[in-house]
Amino acid sequence: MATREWWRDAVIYQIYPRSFQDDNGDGVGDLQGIARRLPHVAELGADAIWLSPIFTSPMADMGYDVSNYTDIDPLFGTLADFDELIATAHDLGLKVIVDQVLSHSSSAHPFFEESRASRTGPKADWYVWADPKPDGSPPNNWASVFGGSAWEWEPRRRQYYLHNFLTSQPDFNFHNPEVQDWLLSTMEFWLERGLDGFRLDTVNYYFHNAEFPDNPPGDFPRDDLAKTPRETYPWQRHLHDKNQPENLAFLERMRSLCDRYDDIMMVGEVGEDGDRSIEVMAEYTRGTDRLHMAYSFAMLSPEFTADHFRRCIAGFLKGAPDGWPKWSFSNHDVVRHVTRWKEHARDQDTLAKQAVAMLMSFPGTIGIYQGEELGQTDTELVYSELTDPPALRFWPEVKGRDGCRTPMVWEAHAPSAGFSAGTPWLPVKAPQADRAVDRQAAQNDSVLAAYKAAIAYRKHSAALTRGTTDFLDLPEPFLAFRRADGHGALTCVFNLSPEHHSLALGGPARLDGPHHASLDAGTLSLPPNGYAYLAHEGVLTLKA
Ligand code: TEU
Repeated sequence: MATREWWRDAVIYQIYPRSFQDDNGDGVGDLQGIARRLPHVAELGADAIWLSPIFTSPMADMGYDVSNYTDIDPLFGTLADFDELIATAHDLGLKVIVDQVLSHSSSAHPFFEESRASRTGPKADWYVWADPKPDGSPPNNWASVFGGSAWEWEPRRRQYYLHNFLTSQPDFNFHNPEVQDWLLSTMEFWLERGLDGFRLDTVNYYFHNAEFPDNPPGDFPRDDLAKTPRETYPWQRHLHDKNQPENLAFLERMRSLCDRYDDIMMVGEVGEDGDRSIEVMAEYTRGTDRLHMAYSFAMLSPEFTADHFRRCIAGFLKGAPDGWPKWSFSNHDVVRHVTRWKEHARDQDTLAKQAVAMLMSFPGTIGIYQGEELGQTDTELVYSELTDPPALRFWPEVKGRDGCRTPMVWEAHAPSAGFSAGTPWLPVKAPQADRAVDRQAAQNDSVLAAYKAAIAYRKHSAALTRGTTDFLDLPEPFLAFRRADGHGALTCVFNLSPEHHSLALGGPARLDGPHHASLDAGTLSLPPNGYAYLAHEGVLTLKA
């Protein structure tokens, strides 16, 4: 089918449905609420929305535990509401991407109920089952992302089942072709409803090594973000429980399915240790028969150095010259970037504005997480307010993910800042409510205004969306690269520090687009967290 590849130039706005807009007053967001608030997303300049899971679920992991893959959870609405939402989005020029949590289901899925009941039924081999060691202990040392062993005992089968996340998220057995076929059929169900793409949860976890070898010891927590206490399992290199070679063939099957429809995009979430994540992203997006894009946790980390951002981008471009990355600084799993990077800035607004100037200058597709356009911080919560299972289990060592999941704030003075007429599932607190959309919409110098301006600038710059990328060799704290296409060049410069710095220009240039800097007699002055896009001919050199 003809392809226009809309996703390459896209800014994708992530909506966390529980927390976007509650229109039925039960304290949890819903599809009708999302549809009503979509003009905000369109005005921001986004091209697409990604909806975190909205399918039937016991919500043990807030929807990342699906018990019916082809229906909407009643908390969020109905299939008719979903169709309505797609229509509203399309009218506003927004594409719609849904999350697919295929690696595991909920333990409440009827197939798992059947699978755990006996070793012989038709679904016996649909999940990953293994015998205990002779002493009764789990088959190997594999560890769950959420703490402890990845194996849970099932007395009825007298076997263990694999769960990379919660015990209520049993892993599907991808080595079984029936499982593959069925999962593809659930994707087809949504494709037929007219959506535009998928975000594939934990795409590198689909297959496991069916021989079940122990993972070798390692020096990392499971990933930089989960921070499960070390005592709960031995740190290990996750060689055998994820990212198996068979994964690529399955991605190819998914791709052929999607390619039967018009201009569908698949973006995979790749969680791997350290720099390995960039390698795997590259591998999953190489060529034209795997994923369209992948994103990793690399830029969701606490690291805020020029070297780090350069390694992420240059590493990807080198490792997958024909692949395509997606970059974002925040999502529903990590501390919001304005909070995460706060020691690298003097004030929250400047950091938020620098962040969007950075994002909009990167090669690849850009992701924005609801609320970041307001310069939102993580909400500080006390134990009794928490809902996230790893936090409930390991508090205070693990703070969990509730802080970045509190409701979107719309009207500073309305109850719950306009999110809900009821009691919101997570509290809306003053520091967050103060940054409400209505307040910022009235101010020219707000973070929201900076987001709109930076997104609009990128949209009209082929150098930024499709141009080449060449890094300048500058010391910390300067991140600088040239983006160029046939028509012009921009050198994008960022001062990743809370101090003033300046650079000497080797030739003529002018400030164009978003900037927090001044240019005078060949010197670029960058205030704390300053940034500039410099328009020029050919190659511009900069000296610290
Ligand atoms: O996240 C995958 C993942 O590895 C995360 O667990 C991440 O390490 C962690 O959230 C950081 O605290 C995806 C979803 O984005 C996440 O919300 C789900 O909990 C998880 O898969 C299981 O489906």
